[in-house]
Amino acid sequence: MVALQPLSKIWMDGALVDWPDARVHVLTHALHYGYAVFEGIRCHTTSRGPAIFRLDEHLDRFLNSAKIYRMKLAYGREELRRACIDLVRANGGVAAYLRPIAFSGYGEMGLDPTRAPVQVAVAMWPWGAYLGEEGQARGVRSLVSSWTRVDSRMLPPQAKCAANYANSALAKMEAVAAGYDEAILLNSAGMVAEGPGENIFRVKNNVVSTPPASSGILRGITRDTVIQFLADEGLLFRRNDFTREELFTSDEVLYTGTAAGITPIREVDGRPIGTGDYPVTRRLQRRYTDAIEGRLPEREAWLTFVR
Ligand code: PPE
Repeated sequence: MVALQPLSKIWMDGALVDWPDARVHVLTHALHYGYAVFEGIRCHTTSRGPAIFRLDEHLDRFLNSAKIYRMKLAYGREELRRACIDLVRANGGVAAYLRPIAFSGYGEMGLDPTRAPVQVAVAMWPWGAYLGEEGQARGVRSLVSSWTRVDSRMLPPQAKCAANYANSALAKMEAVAAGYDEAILLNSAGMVAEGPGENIFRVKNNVVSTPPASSGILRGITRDTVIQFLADEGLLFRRNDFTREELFTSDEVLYTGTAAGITPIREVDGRPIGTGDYPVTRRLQRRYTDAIEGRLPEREAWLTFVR
């Protein structure tokens, strides 16, 4: 979790405003009904100044989430892109997490959100290792949740909608209350889906696999980054479903996500994973850090330099 450290500015409905002024009314529609779509993006410091990682892919997903929810934004792709860049500059170009969000605002109540005005904001704050520095380094302990991941007949997992995170929060709280660091959610077919805020990969006999999009997951941008790295590194890769017990018998299991980065899972439901050293995960972590910090020339197209 993160205790928010305020920065100077937040972009809200078309303008940069001072951090304390980015407020909403208690009758903001989205607060009651969860009708909000959002993104999570990171900006890192590189030798050529601050750089936002895969900004265009995040904006694509943001606009797709809005489309899935019939949400009409007053700002297009270019304006949102500009907003992110201006915001990073206004906050001094520090390494931080960016959170674009679009939500049904104040003015109407009741279940048809199309009657409420849509507000758009982009905030940013410094956010360290999501699952802790130690978790990132040594691996986290995970619990397979008794909660089932939402599926596309209930709430579309490919739209990054606030409502999905009520399901995530139930799983996360269950794991923490049982003494674990993080949860793993199964889908309604009983196969492994994802973490509450991360995708999941397993490594077995040097073959890396991750559940396909059809298993009811968010199509993670870090997931896609890792899939491309696997090809670069000549590692065998498959998109396939796997079961809970296949996690137990994996050589390595790992989470991927913008907030989480690449984090090894060292234990699932009390079973230690593999031998305790995670060579594939380590290779991926090194390559990822190089990419986000601008040390991978062949992947420089992923960076939006802000200076
Ligand atoms: N699945 C879910 C459910 C999810 O929320 C995320 C991101 C991912 C997979 C990985 O997606 P990507 O970031 O594109 O690789 N979770 C975001 C929110 C975390 C939060 O607690 O807030 C994130 O990592 O930004």
